[in-house]
Amino acid sequence: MAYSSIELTSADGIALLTFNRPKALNALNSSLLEELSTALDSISQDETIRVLILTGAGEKSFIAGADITEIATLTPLGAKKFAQFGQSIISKLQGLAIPVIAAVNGFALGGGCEMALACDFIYASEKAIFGLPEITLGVIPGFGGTQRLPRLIGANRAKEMIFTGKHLTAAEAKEIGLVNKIFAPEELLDAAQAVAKLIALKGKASLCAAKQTVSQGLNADLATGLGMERDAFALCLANPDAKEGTSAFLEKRKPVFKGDLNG
Ligand code: CO8
Repeated sequence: MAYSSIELTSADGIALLTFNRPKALNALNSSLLEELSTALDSISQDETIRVLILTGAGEKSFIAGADITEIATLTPLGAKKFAQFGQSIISKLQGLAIPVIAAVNGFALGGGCEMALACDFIYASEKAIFGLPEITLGVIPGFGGTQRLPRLIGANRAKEMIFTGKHLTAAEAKEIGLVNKIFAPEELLDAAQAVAKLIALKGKASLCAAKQTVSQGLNADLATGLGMERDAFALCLANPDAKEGTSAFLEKRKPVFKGDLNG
């Protein structure tokens, strides 16, 4: 499918999705969100894809937020519908079975920060800027920021960001646990590709089981989470990748994982 506000490519089990409205700093309008939704469906149906990387086109921005020209025209009911629409697509992103890495190359503000929060981890350029500036516009985050940010960095730090709307540098974002690693701008995508390559060499079934167990366990009490882990561990043993991984270790060779989610 031909997209106009995003680009989607894939090679060697790694998909790269680029937000591509550089003139508006890749702001999220309805048509971009529609395209993202379609792209996420095609990624989840493609058995060959094991990792997804998200980044922004141009040198300045990952995503500078939801499109303010659209927000400015919304009625309260329209705002609720738009928030629901954005939330559903960002939840679809978070719910992808495969690991997702945000390669944040510049502004990740408002809906852009919320998009990155739905990824499994964030690599950032030294030039990246994070923030939830909605309060400055007289509104609040509406694409999941009030919920995902405190779960990731704690309520006190999240509230400081949300109440002040302040921009954080990449270093500040790393200090509070929002960002895993920081790279020079020209090295960011290579670094994301390198870690994606490392992940893509692993078995798809165990990758997806690991992601699902960590993500769902965070919303459960410890005993329930441990139960989820036992079940997922047992299910891994039903996949040929477990045989391959353990045999490869005992035979002192590198494993070659060929199993898919069906075994
Ligand atoms: N929406 C629409 N256009 C934008 C956006 C945006 N979020 N951000 C930047 N642009 C446009 C600018 O209007 C400008 O367009 P033009 O050239 O036609 O004037 C172009 O991108 C370049 O931007 P600037 O000239 O402003 O570039 P600067 O380098 O001077 O500044 C900033 C960059 C700091 C990123 C600045 O553009 C900015 O502050 N942008 C807005 C950031 C923001 O407030 N984001 C949050 C938006 S609200 C949100 O995300 C809510 C999500 C939940 C919605 C729930 C539904 C109701």
